[in-house]
Amino acid sequence: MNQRDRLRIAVQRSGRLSEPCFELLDRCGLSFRRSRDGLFCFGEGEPVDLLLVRDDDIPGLIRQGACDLGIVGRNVVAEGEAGEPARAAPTLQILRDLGFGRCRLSIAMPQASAYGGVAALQGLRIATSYPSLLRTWLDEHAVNAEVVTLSGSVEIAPRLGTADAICDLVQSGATLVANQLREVEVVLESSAVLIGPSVLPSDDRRGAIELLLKRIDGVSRVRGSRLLLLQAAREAVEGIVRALPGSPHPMVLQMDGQPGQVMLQALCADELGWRQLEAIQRAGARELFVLPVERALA
Ligand code: PRT
Ligand code: ZN
Repeated sequence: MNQRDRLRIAVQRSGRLSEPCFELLDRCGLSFRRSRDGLFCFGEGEPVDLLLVRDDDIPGLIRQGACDLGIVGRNVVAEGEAGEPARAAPTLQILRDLGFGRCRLSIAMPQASAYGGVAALQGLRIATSYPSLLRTWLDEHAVNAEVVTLSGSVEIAPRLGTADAICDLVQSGATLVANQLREVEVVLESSAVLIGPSVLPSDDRRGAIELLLKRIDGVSRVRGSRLLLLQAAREAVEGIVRALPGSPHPMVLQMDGQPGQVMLQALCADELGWRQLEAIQRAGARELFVLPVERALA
């Protein structure tokens, strides 16, 4: 393993994961200066630099030791693993699920064709950019089908007559609909993950890895959550807590100089919409404030 004192993280240079990656790193308190050629980002505070690359190159860069960590779709990691010979020792590990870039790798068929279960895939030609994952799934389901490997534009293969079905990433489903296809089986659920080598470096970089993981956890814990602040009479608290979404454990504080009046604060896992706020108000709350939560440290 290369000896380095600065941590190097590989992230997607331009694509669906780039913006959320930079947003996450920013929330983790890391700021960068981009190199002229746009390939490197030099960390300005912590000893952490970024290498900006195509997502498909990220697992290989970590295996070679050129980068210490990477952010990539679980689908990319899983395709690499599915292509490894069985019983090979894993070379990478998933350190954290980052929750963004959610999608699924699904098999889709032309809308007009009947589908009554996996047996309907028997003997078909299925186009995909994920041949190893698809082959593994077909074998697990005892389906004998032909895997047609394409590097892109998979969704048009059935119309071109080069395949009978496809296996591709789906997010909203709009691409499938636009190509008169319907999703019939989910092969893999995916989201962006932080990956590293199966053995993490034990030199100076270790501290930066631990700091980053702790900060990512602090960001993830409060992702999408809101802090609700309100005032109420003490006897209304029980009804208000029942009106809160999820089951938060609110903090109730006595208000100075106002006997019987309290201030309530609760961390709610979901966004609080107007209807929920109105219900909380009907339960006796006044002066409601909903605040975004950026980070947390236990
Ligand atoms: O240039 P580079 O190789 O780095 O980028 P790329 O083109 O390979 O990847 P990119 O940026 O398209 O996707 C990066 C990662 O984002 C993927 O590996 C997934 O983990 C994740 N992701 C999340 C998606 C989608 N959602 C997604 N919808 N990747 C691709 N799509 C495509 C899909 O292939 C299909 O063409 O979007 C279309 C379907 O979207 P819907 O919304 O119409 O269903
Ligand atoms: Zn790619």
